[in-house]
Formats: sequence, structure tokens, C-alpha cells
Amino acid sequence: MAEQLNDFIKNESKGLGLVTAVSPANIAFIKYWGKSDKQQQWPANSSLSMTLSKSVTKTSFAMNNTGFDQFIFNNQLLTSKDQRDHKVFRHLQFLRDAMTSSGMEISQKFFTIKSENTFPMGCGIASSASGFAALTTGFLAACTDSYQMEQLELAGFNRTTIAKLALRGSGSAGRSISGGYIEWVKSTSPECQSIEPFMAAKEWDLSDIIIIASDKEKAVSSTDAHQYAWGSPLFSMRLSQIDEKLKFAKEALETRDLQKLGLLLEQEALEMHAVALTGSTPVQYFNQKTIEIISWIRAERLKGNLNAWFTLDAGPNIHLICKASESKNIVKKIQLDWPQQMIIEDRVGTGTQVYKYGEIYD
Ligand code: 2P0
Repeated sequence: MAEQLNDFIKNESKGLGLVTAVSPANIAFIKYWGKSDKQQQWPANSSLSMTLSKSVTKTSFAMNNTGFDQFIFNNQLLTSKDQRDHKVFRHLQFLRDAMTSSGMEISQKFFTIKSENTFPMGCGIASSASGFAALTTGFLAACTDSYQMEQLELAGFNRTTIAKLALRGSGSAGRSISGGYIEWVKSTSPECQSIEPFMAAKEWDLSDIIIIASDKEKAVSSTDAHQYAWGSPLFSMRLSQIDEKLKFAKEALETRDLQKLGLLLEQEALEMHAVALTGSTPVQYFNQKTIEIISWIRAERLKGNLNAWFTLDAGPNIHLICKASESKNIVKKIQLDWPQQMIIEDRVGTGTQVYKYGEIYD
């Protein structure tokens, strides 16, 4: 481990092919829940999300000459020589194959990859979204010597193309490439699905105040829960109404109607969790603290003290959506009533960026 880190640092001083991708997490307003095709990551329904700015994964790539890839995460070293089945290496192989089939010669390029999150992982803040978005973008940038998103686009990878590749690593990662409000359109076949910005971040400055109810890693992965959803008696009802709900959510965004959006957000989050709770293997992602905080949000809103609505990811943590201009005061209010809870004050952001290594690292 120390040896690999030393190599990384030596390469850094020589400026050898070092690139860092920084990708934000995203919070879904209309959830991706269930897959129609697991192999091709074709979702059961279209989804809509807000790209965040502060909760990010930073992933750096340095060339190595060992003949295989190495991945360092949370001070743990994984190598593709020993762990080919690990989803990180499976995704890197998928990217290599995709680049090779489009005529790029990269078979001799191997990387030492170092990745870190600015937020707790695996507990409902979409760490696999930011993680696979940064892994995909960083790999493409490292292979094409691109140090800016514009250079990557000139090399043949615009944000739409990167998103389609990223979603193969983790579905929600495709929504973390562009900024603002993103729509992942299911379409009629896996090949025709698309991920496109619906509205830019500057069009509506919303905040996501993440209240940490627990930072423990979840016991059941989203990947497994996507499959269990098909066994829920509620799932077919959900799928029959989801396009209508998506339409309302887009209207609420277009008209900047926070109340209309907020009502949908809460219904949608609770519906997704109801499906999870009633699936072929029931999964409960929320905990007692989640319920207490949700009840508090609704009570305060009824009293006219809180202009904010919650949503949940596949975890216990609460994402409180509000106008960015009101976020500071709402955070103060939460800190007063919930002094034990860690809070991440996040907001809509502009999406994935790439840098020459060192430009952003402390
Ligand atoms: C979403 N989630 O739309 C939904 C809502 C969690 C709750 O997408 O198997 O980690 O890697 O494609 O992307 C989490 O699922 O699953 C997710 P895979 P992913 O954000």
C-alpha cells in the first residue's frame, strides 16, 4: 500500500498522466427504482434528479507500469490482478472495451487510482453515483490526456456520452455528470435510453440540507433492492403512474413551484420506501430517527415555521429541499432542535469537472 502511494506521489512530481475527476452526488426527485434489464442497466422507469455541489467524490489517475489497475479507497488497496470481479474493475474493463471498439488504442494503459469522498458513503447520499461518475470521467480523461471537460469533449466524450457510459457502472451515476436538474429517460429499449439536463442549476437555486440520521453503511445494497422491487404488490401500480408524476415534477420545476414539487417529493420518497418494505425480500432503509425528523418537518411546516420538503435516498438520511436563500436559517433551526445530528448543507451544482492533478488537491 505504502509502495503504491509512493509511486503515485513520484508520478505526481514528474507530472505523469495525472488527472483528477470530481463528481457530485445527486438526489432523485423522481426515483430510479427497479431495473428492466440488469445487464444493460435499463431502468424500470424514467427518473429526475438534482445534481449536488458539495458532496463529491474525487478520483485521481496516475499511469503505472505494473500491467494491471490498482484502486485505493479509504486506505484500502484493491488490484485488478486479484479482484477482477470487483465492480470497480468490471466497470474499468467495460470502459476499456467501449474505447477499444470505438478505435482507441488503450490496451497498454494501466492506472493507479486514488478515490475519496467528502461525505459518509453507503448510507443514502448516493456515493455510488458520485463514485462511478468520477471513475468513468477520470478514466476517459486519463486515457485521452484531457485536463478539462472541454478537452474531453474534443476527444469524443461529451457529457451525454459520458453519462451513458457511467450508468453502466451504477445507474444513478449517469445523472451526476451534468449539473442542474437531470432527466434519465427510460425510452423503448436499453440502447435508446438517454440522460439529458432538463434545467440548468442557475435557473433555480435550490438547497439540499442533508440531516444525517445514521452514517452506518446500509445492510442491503440498492443493486439488490432494485431486484426485490419486482416482488412488491405496489410496484405495478407505481410504474403505471410514474410518467404522470414525472410530468408534474417537471412542471413544478419549470414554474418554480416549490410547494407543488415538495408534495410530490414526499409522496415519491415514501412510495419508493413502501415498495422496498414490501418487496420479495423486504428492505427497511429508514430508522427511528428518520421518522422522528420527518414528523418534526411536517409539524413545523404546518405551523408555518418551515418552507421545506423532504425526500429520502436508499438510506435513513433526510434530504430537506428548500430555496437556497432560506437554507442558512433552516440549518440554524435544525441545529437548535436536533443538536446531535450532523448536517451537510448542499445545493444544486454544475456537475462533474476534471483537473490536472494537484490543481484542486490540498
Ligand atoms: C435514485 N437510488 O434514483 C434511487 C433512489 C436510490 C434511491 O439509484 O444497481 O446505486 O448501481 O444501478 O444507482 C440507487 O441505485 O443502483 C439509486 P445500481 P444505484 O437515486
